[in-house]
Amino acid sequence: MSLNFLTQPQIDKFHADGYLVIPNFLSSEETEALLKRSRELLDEFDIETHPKTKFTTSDKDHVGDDYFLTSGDKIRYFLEEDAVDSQGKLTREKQKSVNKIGHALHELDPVFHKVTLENERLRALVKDLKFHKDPVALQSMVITKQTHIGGEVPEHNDSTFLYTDPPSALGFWIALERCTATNGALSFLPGSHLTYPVTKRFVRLGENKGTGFEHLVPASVEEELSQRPKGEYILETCNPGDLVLIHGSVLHKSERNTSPNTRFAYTFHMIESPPFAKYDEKNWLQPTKEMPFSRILPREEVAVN
Ligand SMILES: O=C(O)CCC(=O)C(=O)O
Repeated sequence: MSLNFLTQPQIDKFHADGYLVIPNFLSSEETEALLKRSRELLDEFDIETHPKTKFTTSDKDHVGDDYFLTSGDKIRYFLEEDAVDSQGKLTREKQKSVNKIGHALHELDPVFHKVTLENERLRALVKDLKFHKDPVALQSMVITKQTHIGGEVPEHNDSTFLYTDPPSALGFWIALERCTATNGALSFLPGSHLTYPVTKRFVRLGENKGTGFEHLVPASVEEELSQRPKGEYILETCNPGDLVLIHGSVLHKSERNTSPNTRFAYTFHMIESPPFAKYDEKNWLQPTKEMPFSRILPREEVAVN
């Protein structure tokens, strides 16, 4: 079948490296609209009613509070760790304290809905890549990486957090501002999706018990993997409007923003849907009757083989 958006070398590179940078995926008007809307959301955010929750993906921090766990069908605000003092007071303006906004921007906000669920170029890309047969979008976020305090995102792969059987997460990460070595551009371990298995998954622990990690391989395997020489991370600086496609198993991370420039990015994830993959009830994010995960392709375009 002929390709409509990607080239075969791009598809091959994605499969070899586990990620692919697509320059100028969004026009400057589309990118500006997302950035403007992100800033408006930060202005609209009511800090007075906020539980001052903090978000981190590191193993030791507990993120299982209700505000996080019930954010799958809402637009909520998660604060930078260093933006809140020991008394729970903000150390800077609210607009400069938010780490990310999530997780249903693509469903609830018309500006984000347009680029995610009403985007012909995105559908053409999805059909060319054939990563999924019947993809659905399940979450979206604006990650702000605030000046000077924008927290590091430690090495991880996305299937740990968005688990399906078999694993099928695919990240779409769009730079809304220039991403550099000092403001926390993403870096990747190319090919790690082929050599590092998904070793654990992030799960709900049950009623009022928050979240934790469930191990998928014996401790001896995790130990062996942690001792293995890792290879070299590649820093991917990029420009506003560039898209980075991220395979759910590829290892990636971003450093703390030590610069005076923010690094806003819009990201959303797709997974495969039944009967091609099973979504697990232990995942932190659960669809609701009112807001099921949205299909990307119309039914008649779902690949059957
Ligand atoms: O934007 C970042 O700094 C991290 C994003 C990331 O790791 C992800 O979307 O999986």
